[in-house]
Amino acid sequence: TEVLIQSERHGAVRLLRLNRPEALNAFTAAMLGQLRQALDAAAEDGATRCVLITGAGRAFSAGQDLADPHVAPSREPGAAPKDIGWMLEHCYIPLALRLRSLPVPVVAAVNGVAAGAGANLALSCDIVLAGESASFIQAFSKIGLIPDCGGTWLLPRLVGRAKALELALLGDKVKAVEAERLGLISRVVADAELQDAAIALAQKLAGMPTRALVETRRALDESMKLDYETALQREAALQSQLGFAHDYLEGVAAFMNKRQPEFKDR
Ligand code: T3D
Repeated sequence: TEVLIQSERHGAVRLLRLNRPEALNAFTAAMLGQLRQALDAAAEDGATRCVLITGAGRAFSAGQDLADPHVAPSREPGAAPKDIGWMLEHCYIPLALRLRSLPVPVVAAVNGVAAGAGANLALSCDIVLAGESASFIQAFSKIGLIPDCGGTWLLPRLVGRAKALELALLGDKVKAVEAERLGLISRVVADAELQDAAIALAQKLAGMPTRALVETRRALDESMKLDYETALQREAALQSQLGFAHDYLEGVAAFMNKRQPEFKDR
């Protein structure tokens, strides 16, 4: 079978490369399936402490492959219209849920254009770096669709309602520098430095207390649906659990003894 997702190990970092460069890494059902399998494998592999996602070639991903038979409108007169919701139910939703619940942090290194589901997949990652020449496009409105792959949830939380609606309604290209200014992504770096900067960031995260990082992601996501007092109580309950874990004892001991900590909880 064709390798649509390349997987490389860089120490404790698992680098996953979207690999259909001839189609700007547009997603097919097979490719989304391989990406989900690669995330499952990273989750199960105790030696992986951070996942890094990037694209092969000049794009991150052009989003759903619009020529894929699951979504391409039929040209045959009288042919029954397709239910494009199939791709969401069977491919994008399981993938997005897997990504947001991964037991290790996830970094995106956006190396070129990220459009449609490609943009929202990148924005679903925990930390998003982009090369200077990268761009983000909520392309959906241009073809009569709404933002999917988490777009309706992510955009207002990342940039507020006014900008979220502007991005989603117009579907225009946002350059990396503007995306950083809006708070859509974390940081822009020079194109030539993107890969090294992303691996260094992922390795830094991989050396940190993984369980605490993942609980932080979960607590932030959950806080969106909690009132202030409930969020305070949720923090206390999580903190109480983490306080019994190895990494807290190790972190404090290392600090007190002025040495590097060795974290291992996952
Ligand atoms: O329920 C469901 O499953 C629906 C799910 C929807 C999720 C979505 O992601 S919807 C949004 C889908 N994506 C788009 O609408 C983006 C379409 N692409 C573009 O707007 C542009 O291609 C880009 C802005 C991404 C890049 O522009 P540019 O000028 O750098 O490259 P290009 O020349 O437009 O594209 C290069 C080739 O890739 C070209 O093919 P060719 O002419 O060389 O044979 C182009 O057709 C192809 N390509 C680009 N994007 C897609 C694609 N082929 C299939 N699907 C694509 N999404």
